[in-house]
Amino acid sequence: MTIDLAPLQAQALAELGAAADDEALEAVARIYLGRKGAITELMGRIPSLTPEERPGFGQTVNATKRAIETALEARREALADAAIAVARGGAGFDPSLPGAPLRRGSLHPITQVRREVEEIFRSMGFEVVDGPELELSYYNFEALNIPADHPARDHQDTFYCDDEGRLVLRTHTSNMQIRAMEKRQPPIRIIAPGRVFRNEAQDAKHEHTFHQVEGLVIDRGIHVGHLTGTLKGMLRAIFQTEIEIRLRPGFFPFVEPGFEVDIRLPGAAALGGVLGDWMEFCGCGLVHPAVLRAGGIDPQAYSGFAFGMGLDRLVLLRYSIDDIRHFMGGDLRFLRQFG
Ligand code: FA5
Repeated sequence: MTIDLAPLQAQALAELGAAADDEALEAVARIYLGRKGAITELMGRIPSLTPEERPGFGQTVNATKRAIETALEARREALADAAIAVARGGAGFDPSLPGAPLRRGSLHPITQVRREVEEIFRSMGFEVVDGPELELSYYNFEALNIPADHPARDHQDTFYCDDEGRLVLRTHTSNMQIRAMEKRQPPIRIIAPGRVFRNEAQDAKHEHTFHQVEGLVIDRGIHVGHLTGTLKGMLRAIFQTEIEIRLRPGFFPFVEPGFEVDIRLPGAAALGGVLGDWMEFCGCGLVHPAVLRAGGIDPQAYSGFAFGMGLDRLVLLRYSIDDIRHFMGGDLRFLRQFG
């Protein structure tokens, strides 16, 4: 059986060419190529043909199908081009016009200062290490001499992530102390910057999500002088001037003795006292022997210091920002000032 599909093809191409918009075009496409369309119907006849008739018939139908598909695609493109031309108000494309300006992004002020802090510590011989934000309670608490029933846990309003309280969003970067000791032998000199999380009420100095930089040094004969010298050196490098610091006794179960460090900047008064005169920015102390043992280090042979400083607080002081909540607020007017 021979078949002449030229009239069908001519008809289809004429209808496609006449379709004035996408909707009309797709309607024509359905008439010829759709599930109940003319081409599908012709294909459906093949099983009833004799084996000799089938190849010729199939080839003819296929050729017609391809011709219709090609015409359909060409018409789709033509309609799309026409739509663009209409959107441009009939104006042609002018390649000499300047393009739409792309706004350049910039690093978040916390990222900028974190990088500076990392550079300063690297220059002092520290290694910068990274660690998990979702942490085992063991590294966040138990290995740091804070057993499950210890009252010190109440200070850190924790986001627990499972019913057993085994997984927590780390409440401080001190989780990295034991992790660092497990992988290294003294002398150890690391800092571990990163995000930490606490379920606490927010104000100008407190966020639920903030950043700390943990520091850990373990060697023979380490004492508090090494600790204060390191902190003062870092502050001098960040602020480019000598910064007054004040050590108060502070209780952290993983250090002995423990301190809280306050800093006072020459410019602090300019903020109208919003952030106070002295600002607490760091907890620190000499690593507790129980923590050294948990990290596999002999407390008879080695001692160490550790600190955990609030990076956000440092950035507040560095740029005289009056409220910590600007950092996570996502207000581009704030962020663009640091571009
Ligand atoms: C700690 O988190 C201890 N892990 C620090 C430490 C490390 C002690 C090593 C001893 C040895 P603290 O909860 O005080 O301590 O927090 C440390 C610093 O993080 C604070 O001094 C403050 O600068 C900052 N910080 C604490 N809570 C917030 C908060 N909600 N928002 C912003 N910064 C905070």
